[in-house]
Amino acid sequence: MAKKAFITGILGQDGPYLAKLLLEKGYKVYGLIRRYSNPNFDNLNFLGITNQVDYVEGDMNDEASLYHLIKTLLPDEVYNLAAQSFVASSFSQAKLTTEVNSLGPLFLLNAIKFFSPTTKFYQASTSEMFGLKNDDGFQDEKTPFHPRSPYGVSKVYAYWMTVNFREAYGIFASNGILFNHESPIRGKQFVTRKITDGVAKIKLGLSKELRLGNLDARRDWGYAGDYVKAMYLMLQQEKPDDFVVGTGENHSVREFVELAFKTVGISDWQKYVVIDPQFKRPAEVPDLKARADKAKKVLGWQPKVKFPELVKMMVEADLKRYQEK
Ligand code: NAP
Ligand code: F7E
Repeated sequence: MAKKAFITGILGQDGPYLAKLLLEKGYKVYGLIRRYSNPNFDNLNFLGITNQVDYVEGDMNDEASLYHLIKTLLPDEVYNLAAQSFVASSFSQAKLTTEVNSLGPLFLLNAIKFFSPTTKFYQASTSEMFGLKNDDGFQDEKTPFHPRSPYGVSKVYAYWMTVNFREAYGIFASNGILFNHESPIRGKQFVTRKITDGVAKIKLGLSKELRLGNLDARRDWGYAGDYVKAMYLMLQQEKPDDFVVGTGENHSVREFVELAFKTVGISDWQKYVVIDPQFKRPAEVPDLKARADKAKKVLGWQPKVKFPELVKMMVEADLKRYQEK
């Protein structure tokens, strides 16, 4: 019998990459879709797997819908990727962010506890939980949390609830503390895709400027396709545990911009970039860099795509999209 995986956040960035990986491994994949007048399958279409996923209806805010799904699907593995994941919006919609990101995972954990206690649970935790904590320049599993946004705070709650259900009820529940990971299907509001989309439009004469906020922020950017492998590996271990996942290298937003413009042959990028205070945050996370030694040692995980390759892949995909239009 094929293993059953239930993925929340199936229409986002990571959901499709994870679904593709699990389908290749012979899983039956169920994806949670909330009620929408027009659900957007672009990301699944991009990976060519839209018709291979079984879609089930529910919402992270609707406890009963999650109880019903866990009770009836009895999945072997649950990957909780659904979230209000945009840090900037979490400042203006803190309550909604908390409901989806904190209570949503609690509902899923309760559903597993009551109806399917052998189901393994993956929680999409984040480097945003570290926030300001950067004592020796790196963050790992032992680094204390100091979140800097309602998003970061909401994810700290879910992190500890995952640990608590593991300790209190013996549920196989693991946190992947993933650093920023990107791809050609990254949402356009996140800085990397905003840049690559903007650069493609400027190159093709469709736009004249790119408006950005803080160019000094530094992030440890990896490739989503590499990171979903770590999620899968976490649920194949003998014991549940928490793992930091990142490349160990970071770059500033400025460096990303410079390289993206260089990819299309533009060296005087300053001519096109406008600093717009509306894209600055009330509290910034200045500098994140992963020490992912535990994931490498225990999971045997390694990131494959390096920073220049990632930038090139994203710029070329956006150029192709506009050229095809
Ligand atoms: P994403 O592209 O923003 O996708 C999030 C998904 O959550 C969307 O498909 C969205 O559905 C769904 N969702 C939001 N509210 C929901 C609700 N009330 N009920 C059901 N579904 C809901 O995020 P991502 O980049 O794939 O990230 C996946 C997860 O990893 C998130 O939990 C994120 O916080 C976490 N994370 C991401 C990164 C990163 O760098 N990408 C790093 C660390 C952790 P709709 O399509 O219907 O809006
Ligand atoms: O910002 C700066 C901004 O929105 C990165 C989410 O997936 O990763 C993501 O969170 C940096 C920040 O991602 C603009 O101030 C400058 O310092 O791409 P971002 P994020 O906030 O790091 C973590 C790991 C998650 O868990 C989250 O879910 O770029 N920045 N100018 C800008 N950012 C945006 N979005 N737009 C700008 O114009």
